[in-house]
Amino acid sequence: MSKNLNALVEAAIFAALAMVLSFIPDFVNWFTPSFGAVPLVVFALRRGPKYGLLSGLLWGLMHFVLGKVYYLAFSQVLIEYILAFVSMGLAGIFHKPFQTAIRSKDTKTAIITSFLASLLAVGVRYFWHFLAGVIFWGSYAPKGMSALWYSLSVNGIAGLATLVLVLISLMLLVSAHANRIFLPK
Ligand code: 218
Repeated sequence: MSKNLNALVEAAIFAALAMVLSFIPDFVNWFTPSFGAVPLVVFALRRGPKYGLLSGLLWGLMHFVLGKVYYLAFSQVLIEYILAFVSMGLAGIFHKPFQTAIRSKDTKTAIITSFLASLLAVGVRYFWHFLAGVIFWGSYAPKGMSALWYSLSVNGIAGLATLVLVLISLMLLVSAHANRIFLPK
C-alpha cells in the first residue's frame, strides 16, 4: 500500500476508535472527559497535522451518522461537531519535533512536546465548546448563574479533565512503546 493510502486508512481507524470511546459514559453529562481525545492526539502526533485534522473531521462527522449530535442551532452544530473536532488534529503541528525526540530516545523532550500538542488541541477544542456554551447553552444554566460562568465551569472542567486524561495516557505511551506507536514504518 502506498504511504499516503496507509495514512488515510489509519485516519479512519483512529477516528472510529475515538468515536467508540465517545460512548463512555453512555449518559449525557457535559462534565465528563472526552476519552476519544486520546487516540486522536496519538494519531496526530504519529502522522502530522494534515492527517490529524482529517481524522478529527471524520470523528466529528461520525456523530451525525450515529445520531450522537445535540442540535440547538445550525451554527452551534457547525462549531461543536465540525470546528471543535477538527481542532483536535492541531496536535499534529508538533509531530516533527516530537518524532525527532522519539528517534533520539529523548523521552523528556518527547513528553514535553506531546504535552504542548495536547494543550493546543484540547485547549482549542474546548474553547469552541465554551463559545457555543455561552451563545447557545445558557438556558441550561442553574437559576441565577450567567451563561458565561455556566459555560466556563462546564467546559473548563470537561476540558481540564480531558487534558489530564490525555497527558497521563501520552506519558505512559511515550515511555512504554513509543517507536511502535508513534513512528510509522
Ligand atoms: C454549557 C454547555 N453545555 C453543553 C455543551 C455541548 N457540548 C459540550 C462539550 C462537548 C460537546 C460535543 C459532544 O461531545 C458538546 C455538544 C456546551 N458546549 N456548553
